[in-house]
Amino acid sequence: MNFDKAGFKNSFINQLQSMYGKGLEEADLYEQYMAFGACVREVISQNWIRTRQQYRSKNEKQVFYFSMEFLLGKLLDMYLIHLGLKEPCRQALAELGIDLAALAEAEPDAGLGNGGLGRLAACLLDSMAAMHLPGHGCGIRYKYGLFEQKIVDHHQVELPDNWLKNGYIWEYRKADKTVEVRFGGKITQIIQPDKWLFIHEDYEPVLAVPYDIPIVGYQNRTVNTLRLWSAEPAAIDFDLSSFNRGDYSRAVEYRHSVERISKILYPDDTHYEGRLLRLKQQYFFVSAGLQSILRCFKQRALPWRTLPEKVGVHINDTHPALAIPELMRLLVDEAGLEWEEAWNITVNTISYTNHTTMPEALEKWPVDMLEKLLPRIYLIIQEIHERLCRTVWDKTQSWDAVREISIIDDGQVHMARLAVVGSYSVNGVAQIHSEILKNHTFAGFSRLYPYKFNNKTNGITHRRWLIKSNPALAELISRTIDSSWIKYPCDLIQLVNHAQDENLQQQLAAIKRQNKLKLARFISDKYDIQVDVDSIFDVQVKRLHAYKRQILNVLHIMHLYNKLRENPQLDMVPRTFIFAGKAAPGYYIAKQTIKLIHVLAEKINHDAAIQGKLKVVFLENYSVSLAEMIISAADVSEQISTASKEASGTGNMKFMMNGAITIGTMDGANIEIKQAVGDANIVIFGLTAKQVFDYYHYGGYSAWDMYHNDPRIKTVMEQLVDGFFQEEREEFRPLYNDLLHNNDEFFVLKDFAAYCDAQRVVENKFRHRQEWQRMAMMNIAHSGIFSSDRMGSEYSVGIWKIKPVIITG
Ligand code: GPQ
Repeated sequence: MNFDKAGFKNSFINQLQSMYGKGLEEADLYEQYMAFGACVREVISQNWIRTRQQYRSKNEKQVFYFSMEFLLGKLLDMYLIHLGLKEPCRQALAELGIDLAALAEAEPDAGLGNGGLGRLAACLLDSMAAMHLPGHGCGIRYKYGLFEQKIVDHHQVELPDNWLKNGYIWEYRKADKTVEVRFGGKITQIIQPDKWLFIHEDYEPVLAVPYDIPIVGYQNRTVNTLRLWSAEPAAIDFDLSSFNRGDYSRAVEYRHSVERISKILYPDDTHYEGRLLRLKQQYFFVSAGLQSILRCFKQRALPWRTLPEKVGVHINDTHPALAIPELMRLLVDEAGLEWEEAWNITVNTISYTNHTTMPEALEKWPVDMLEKLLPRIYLIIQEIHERLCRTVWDKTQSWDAVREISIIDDGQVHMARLAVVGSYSVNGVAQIHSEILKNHTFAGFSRLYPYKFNNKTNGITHRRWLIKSNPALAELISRTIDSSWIKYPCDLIQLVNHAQDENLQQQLAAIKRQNKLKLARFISDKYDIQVDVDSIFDVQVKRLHAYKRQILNVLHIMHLYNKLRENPQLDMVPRTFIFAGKAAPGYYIAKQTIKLIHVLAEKINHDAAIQGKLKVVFLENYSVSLAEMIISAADVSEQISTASKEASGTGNMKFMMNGAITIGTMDGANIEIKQAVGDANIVIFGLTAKQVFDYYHYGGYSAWDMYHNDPRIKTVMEQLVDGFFQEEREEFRPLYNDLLHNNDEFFVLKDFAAYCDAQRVVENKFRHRQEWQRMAMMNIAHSGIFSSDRMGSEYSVGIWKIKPVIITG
């Protein structure tokens, strides 16, 4: 793109003047950022309009990715990289005395997601735009994103994330595209000679107002759309009628209840909560999204049966599964189709990704709640359920078989079952996970519909997780193998030919050292903890969860510390253990784990006897931006979930792409990472999924046996409760009980010895610096298949059948 520097500087100054009435010197950093953002918006808008026009005229199929979460992070830098304007803008701003990096920092992180699932949605959108694929996002414009985490006296405290408070420069309110969503009320069925009519009355109307965010493709003119819906009170006359009846408080209550719908993101990750408000959120954005898609489809005057040829609706886990009955409602009640035809269209339009097999995360809604909030939707679910049960009964004559697939069971609606029945494709997010879905979670369904089940291993966008977050490494790679890998990340494999190159190894080491220095400075400034950049940066950053086993990491650190106290002269490579991650506010054990990490850090970091060989750091408020800094500085990537529990993991991929070595279990995508890099370039330990299943199934595991037979375990376990930490002696009793009295559901103690051994292997590998750099290079070289470009094209070819649309301009 041609860049007119003088023109750019001019329009920047003009924006500052018109937005804030201020000159350059008067404007603060945030105002400068907003004005600069406004300039970037202008550039984006042109291609955005073009993209929409050409999608319309080419008439190709488009996909809409429905997700409760989109964890975008900061966008300015990504936009500039994608527009090819980063360097010219940096220079132009520098001439005005402005530091682009500081401006970019001023942007709030769009934290509209909890973790992996929301970030995956963001990576996928990025890849679709990069590959000219007509794919858009549909979600909720939460007023408050995921809570801000503060640590006060070693405790997690949650603060609201008021990310929109100063205005968000990347969103476009599209008031003219508003639709109405209806809750509650009653359904009257009118039986006419040839069909049934369902009349919905006394419902509560809610306006869904879309805010669009542009998703800019990598140097290719494509600009797709992320449409986020905001809830607003409807129709003034509804309001007024209440006022007229003198019912002022009812009118105010109505406004509040509407505004609540898009107010907060639920902060639970893989722990579902059967709250009415959550159900409202789900129906709200699903109904709004489908209405706007169908409105657009109707304008094309095509027959309804062609909908699946033009539109794909993908549901990101079951949170948007009400799309199935809602699409049925729109086709049957609003468009007047027969049930069978509508069902065909619906099933062929919707596809579903499952992200977990953990029972406590599988969504179930109480029948009463659903029926009351969404009476017509409930009737439709009942009909789907009855037809399905009949089919299975006719096939099997077995009540067990019927029970296994029942959508409505035990007074609850099983959303995953609804999602499987109502979609043409069901995929897991890593090979092992997809196998578990087929053979365990959805065994009954996979006999019924074997053709629906498939795997799409997750991926991450190398544009954010390498080019943006580790620019020095990206440049080194391009100098070494040229820059084709940016377009074709699998070209990174060429690095294999250079893995032995000592000079390159040294450069790689130097870049890692710089990134570690930056992180060390951040840690020093923020926490006044001095860490040794020549130590191993051993990192576990992710949501706090028992199955992710941060506690295993902690127990190992305690064990190392015990060894060092016994023998301060112990020959060990110094280590810095870095943690970050949020605990769901109501998840007591996770919060206690955060506390334990802090207490342990305090003790270790202040113990002069161990001569700084061990440091423990917890970085608060983990976010996309923090992840970018931490991951590029990591030597070791901790991926230590109990085998079978982590559907895929995506952090594991980000680390390998940045040259960290994985210590991990045979779980999720770790298995595929191991296949890719080879056994010599990863450190694997612990139980396999099969062993875990066998223990659950046949029993035979005793945590107390581990305790009694391994003195290391006994020591660290007792230290949790014997006052070793000078905390309240009983403080960590619940953690202790979880592991011993509740028999250690996640096999922490069972895997402890193997984990210690694996950590020794890691240490020994690190001692051989050259060998370590070679391993790092091999990890980077094999990370191309974990780019979300590969994932996006697999979804496009294997599930959606969509083709690239090249935008011309
Ligand atoms: N995941 Cl069900 C979430 O982040 N949130 C959720 O609610 C569910 C799953 C994760 C999952 O735990 C990871 O293993 C995956 O890598 C990630 O989704 C993306 O598929």
